[in-house]
Amino acid sequence: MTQVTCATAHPNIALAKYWGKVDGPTNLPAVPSLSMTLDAMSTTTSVGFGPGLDSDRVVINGRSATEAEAGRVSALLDRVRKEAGLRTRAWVETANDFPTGSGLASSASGFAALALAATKAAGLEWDAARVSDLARQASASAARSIFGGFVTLAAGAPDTIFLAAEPLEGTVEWPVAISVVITTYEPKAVGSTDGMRHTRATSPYYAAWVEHAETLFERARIAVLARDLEALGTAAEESAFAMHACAMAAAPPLVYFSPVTLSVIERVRSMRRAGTPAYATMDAGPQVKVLSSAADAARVASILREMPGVEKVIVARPGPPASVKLIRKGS
Ligand code: 2P0
Repeated sequence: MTQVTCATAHPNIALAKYWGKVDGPTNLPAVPSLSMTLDAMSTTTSVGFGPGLDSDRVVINGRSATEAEAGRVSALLDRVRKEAGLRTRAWVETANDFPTGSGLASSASGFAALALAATKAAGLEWDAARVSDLARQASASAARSIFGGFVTLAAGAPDTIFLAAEPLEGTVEWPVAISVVITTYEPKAVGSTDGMRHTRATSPYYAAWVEHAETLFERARIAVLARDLEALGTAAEESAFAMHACAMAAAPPLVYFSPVTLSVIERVRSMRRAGTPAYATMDAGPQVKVLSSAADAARVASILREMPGVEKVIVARPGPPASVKLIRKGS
């Protein structure tokens, strides 16, 4: 075994959503996105390249990876092996401290932690932008989890060969919070990659979404820089609903909302009418994420926790970048 490297990355929630890809050699988003990295949740991944393995061995949350999961991990490791001139297979062990695969951004923190751990384990001295570009090729949202605070990822073009996320400077200190409202622990029915492909191929609203996403992104970016919670929350809700409207118009329709999703959204709106600035956003699953000030978050979370059908609420603040936790030199 060469060295084993352990890295940690945090999931992120997009406030200006990415949904849809452009044609190109790698995984390129069709729209720009803006996210907040979450401090309260994390993925920890260890990687070691070493002789004696005939294939990559991947363990996720204590069980062997499925063929599809292992294939995505090996595709990233193949890129690392090519850059580092390595031929050896790797041992990979990864664990989330939150539910996997139900619209909780596990691929974002998962591939961010994997990209960082694998490049370090292979002896590559890459800067964060290069690691972000590698993570993006596995899962576009993972590019954003390399950085902390509020993070942007530009849209790609068919001839783009390098695309990394970028942090918005100084935003880790903004006292806002996202309450992650878990409404089910079931895995989602249609994964993001397939959902995006289907939406692009069949939704009559896809072109309008791609065009409008640019404006929503710019509004969200300016709002973060101005520390304007109301402007950010308003843009974030519009982005989430525009993305879901586009997906719902696909044929057959792609509906990620459950009845509990809708009742949580309505409760957030009623809190807002009563004077608490809180805003809802939803990804490719039935969970709801609620943006508020840090001062209001505990109260918002306790109200939502009492709702029928809500399993759990996790309150997160802007979190740190992905980091290497441990390097153990092998023999
Ligand atoms: C986002 N989502 O911006 C959007 C909003 C879900 C809804 O990025 O195909 O796992 O691996 O690049 O990044 C989830 O999709 O998709 C996602 P791939 P990814 O956070």
